[in-house]
Amino acid sequence: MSDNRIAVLVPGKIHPRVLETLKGHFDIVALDRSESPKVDAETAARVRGVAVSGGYDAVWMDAFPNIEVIANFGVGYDGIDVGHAASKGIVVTNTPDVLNDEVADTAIALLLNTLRQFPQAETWLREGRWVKEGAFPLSPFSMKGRRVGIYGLGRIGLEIARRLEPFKVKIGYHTRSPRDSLPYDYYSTLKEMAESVDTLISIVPKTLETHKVINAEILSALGPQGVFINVGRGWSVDDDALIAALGNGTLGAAGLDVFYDEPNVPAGYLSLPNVSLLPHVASASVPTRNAMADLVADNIIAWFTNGNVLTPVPETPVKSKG
Ligand code: NAP
Ligand code: 8YV
Repeated sequence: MSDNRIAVLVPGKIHPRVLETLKGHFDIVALDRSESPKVDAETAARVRGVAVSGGYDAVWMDAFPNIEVIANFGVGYDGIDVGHAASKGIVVTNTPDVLNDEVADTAIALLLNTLRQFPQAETWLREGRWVKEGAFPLSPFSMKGRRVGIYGLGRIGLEIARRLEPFKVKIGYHTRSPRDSLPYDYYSTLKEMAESVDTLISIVPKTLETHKVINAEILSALGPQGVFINVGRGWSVDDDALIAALGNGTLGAAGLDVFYDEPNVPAGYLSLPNVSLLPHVASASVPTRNAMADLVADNIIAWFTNGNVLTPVPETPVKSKG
């Protein structure tokens, strides 16, 4: 480790491309994330930046007194204590926009898989059941004629809406503030939207306001022909209510890419035939993860080169280093 290079902390695992790029500019302090930070005071004092995937709390911020910037791998930064970062004047960055297309594509794929049961149909073929038993059963649901409500019409939600247009479905959305000049129906509450649509796609962040809001009442409003798709955060779903609704026919089907306590998936989902499950892969292609990795590294490099960052989160001030 050289004394005149800035040190950047990488707690736990991160995309290898982040490390490769950062190594060309900084000394890397790689630490195990399992417990509290174990580092000597001299090294701790040298750390001025952090590149992290998965979370960074107040204890870890306080253990390194000279942190100026924390770059998160992911657009959702719910794992970072941004309030604490803001109180210490630390800038937090995330990876917006570079993953919009991939996540929106996944939302559409998951919706089609859920409606048309394509994963089950492929399993039918692979298990030789087409030969032995004949055609795969007709899917109970179709995309045709659906009324789709998008919960969250931000960067990704808007890309989902645009991809839905050629399917000739009716499109509406719920956010706290309506967006200008869009050809989609706005609903001022999630409940009002759930009562008006038969397909709900959730792409909201994990916040205090979005905790378990997809509950029994919302699922019942979608109805027996209703379908729920989640590519936002598992935090937004009351799993007990969803498992019950799928099991007793209150809701028709669901497609889930995200879960409350990843990588643990409630056993109730695994035994249901009318739920399509993915292991949080919406952004997980090589090109998109490379773009996210580059943005993590570029934010840290920009901060220590120009005194600015490319993609700060709204909660943390971008102080110019002058
Ligand atoms: P974004 O541009 O910030 O959009 C968030 C949207 O949610 C906005 O339209 C916002 O509108 C709405 N919203 C926030 N709080 C709300 C509330 N309480 N009630 C109703 N609407 C609310 O974020 P994004 O880039 O689209 O990403 C959204 C989230 O998707 C991320 O935070 C992450 O959790 C998740 N995500 C998942 C994956 C995956 O792999 N499955 C990948 C990327 C992202 P208002 O502010 O007007 O309410
Ligand atoms: C990633 C995500 O899977 O960007 C997000 O918010 O949920 C996904 O793109 C995750 O952040 C990286 O592990």
